[in-house]
Amino acid sequence: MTDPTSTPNAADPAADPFAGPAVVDAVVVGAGFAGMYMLYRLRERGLTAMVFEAGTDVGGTWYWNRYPGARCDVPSMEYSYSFDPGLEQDWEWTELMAAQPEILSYARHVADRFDLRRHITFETRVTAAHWDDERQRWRVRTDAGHEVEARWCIMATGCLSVPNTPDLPGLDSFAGTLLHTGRWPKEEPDLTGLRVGVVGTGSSGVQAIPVLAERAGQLTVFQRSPVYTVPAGNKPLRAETAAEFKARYPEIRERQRNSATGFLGPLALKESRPARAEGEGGTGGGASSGGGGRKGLLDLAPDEREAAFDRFGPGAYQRFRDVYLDPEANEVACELFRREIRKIVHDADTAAGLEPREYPLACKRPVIDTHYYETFNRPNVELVDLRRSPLVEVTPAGVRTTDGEVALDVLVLATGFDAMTGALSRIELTGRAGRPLTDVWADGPRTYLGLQMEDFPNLFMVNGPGSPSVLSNMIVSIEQHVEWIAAALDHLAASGHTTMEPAPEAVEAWVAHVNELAEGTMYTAPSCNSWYLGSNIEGKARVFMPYVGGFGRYRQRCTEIAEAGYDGFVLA
Ligand code: FAD
Ligand code: N01
Repeated sequence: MTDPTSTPNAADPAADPFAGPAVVDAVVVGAGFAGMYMLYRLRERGLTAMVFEAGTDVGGTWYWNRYPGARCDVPSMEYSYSFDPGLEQDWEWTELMAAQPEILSYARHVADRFDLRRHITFETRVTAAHWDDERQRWRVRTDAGHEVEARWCIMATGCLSVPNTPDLPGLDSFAGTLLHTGRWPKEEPDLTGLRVGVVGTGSSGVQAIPVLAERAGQLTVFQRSPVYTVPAGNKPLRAETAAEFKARYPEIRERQRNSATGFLGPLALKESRPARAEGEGGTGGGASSGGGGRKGLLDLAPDEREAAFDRFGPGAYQRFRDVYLDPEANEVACELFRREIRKIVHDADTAAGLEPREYPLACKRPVIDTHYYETFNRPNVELVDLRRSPLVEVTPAGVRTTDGEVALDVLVLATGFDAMTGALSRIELTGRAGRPLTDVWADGPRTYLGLQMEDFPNLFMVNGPGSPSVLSNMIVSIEQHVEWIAAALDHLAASGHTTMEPAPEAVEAWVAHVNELAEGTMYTAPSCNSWYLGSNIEGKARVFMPYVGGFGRYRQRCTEIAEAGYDGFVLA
């Protein structure tokens, strides 16, 4: 198919951002895996497209999160694009779960291979997007002065792209080096011999802490909530494993697409069998309905439960479905989990400090690690349990808790993200009649399928709230959304429609469905505070944002809706 954007295009605002509104078919915001693939599919259709990306290169998450230890927690043979068989066959992963530099190289390779950079404007942030009712188009503005008019606006802005910097008293006064895992500098800081502090023990902190401990002179971990983390079991990828994957990719990809989590883990190379919506997805990745096993933990005698944890370690809880649903089973699993921590960590006080007690297992996103608990046996690592001695302030020289001041040269914030809604709510985004998104979402995000919002015609989200997104292998869910959007655009073109938006009742029903599915799971337990619920950000509505019904089931629903003539959407 020809690519009209490769011909001289009057609508190239990058050439002269101040030349007045330029016109393209589609604006895409973000050049992570979602924005890159969306661009590919738009160009394939002969549509003109402009992508704006705040960073200086492609990769999104893997461009920004360069902290030591950053890597994916889904096997890379599965956490990779499936849309191009040549790409799948050519790319060589070196580890089971690749580290950030390798994933970023992969993203760059994709950009080069498909010549994507030509239509991406880097170092440019979209600041506003307004729907113009009269012209039936989006008017998009950037911080570099571009003004672009587009029929379609596709938000590929990422679920975890806005770092959360907590409002710690005195933070601005810190005289040392302040770092955030989500904005790690391109030039790796030399930490040799330095006193380093880390605030935050979620996935980022848990990955960074063991590596920082090896590099720093002294490492102090300021922990507010202990984490439940299980060994990642990462290892070099064997050539035979990669070859078998490549030989069986079509079948494996199909099973991924029909699985609950979008990945198969250790099951990937097992004999093919009828795909089922539940139970696939191995290690930490983001169990949607969770718990592959059929037997409950409470079905076992106490010595059998202990034996399971002895055999499989702290991750044993993942084998029992009732742990995800029944508070009693969950607490039994928590106690066995704590016992595992006590086995690994030598100092009893430190072990007690690392034991989670305030919230259930499977309430937050699963975390996997490489030697996390073992790191606290190192002589240069100290745990400060902020439950016992709360953080009072950051001082020019370090961090003061109620127990005293810890002197630091470097302070690392591993404090997460304003997840799922953060990137969109930072854009001045208005729909019909100038309706601001911030009003529409004041009580939590409202979408139909996580793809569109009422009163925001022709605006699509990739992995928007209300879709499986962060509970799945996100490259699989990105591909599904991008392909669904591309097919919708084809349908609109073929049927002579120029706008598409969800009916209010479809949004209402979908929001209710998403909430209903999450009710009664550990995700929404009263003691659970997670970024899934928005509770890490002050003032954010407490609403469970992702769709928990399983990726395969969700995908099936999206397909049925499209086949029924885009049921629930208004095409005009
Ligand atoms: P992103 O990669 O976040 O890209 C969005 C891009 O949009 C960013 O580059 C951002 O700069 C840009 N942007 C946002 N707003 C604007 C604006 N207004 N103007 C211009 N540009 C803008 N998922 C998994 O499935 N498996 C994993 O193992 C896994 N590991 C992860 C590890 C880390 C450290 C993190 C933070 C996330 C991880 N994730 C993982 C989730 C990860 O975010 C997704 O897998 C995937 O990379 C998301 O791609 P994306 O393109 O949707 O968003
Ligand atoms: O962020 P988090 P993250 N004072 O929100 C603490 C993906 N990811 O960047 O729990 C003290 O999970 C906070 O404490 P608490 C993955 O989806 C994947 O680690 O609020 N502490 C918590 O300990 C993941 O879930 C990988 O009490 C404060 C931590 O900071 C998501 O990104 C790797 C604080 C934040 O944890 C986010 O993970 C990395 C304060 N004021 C990321 N504010 C993989 O392995 C916050 N905290 C694939």
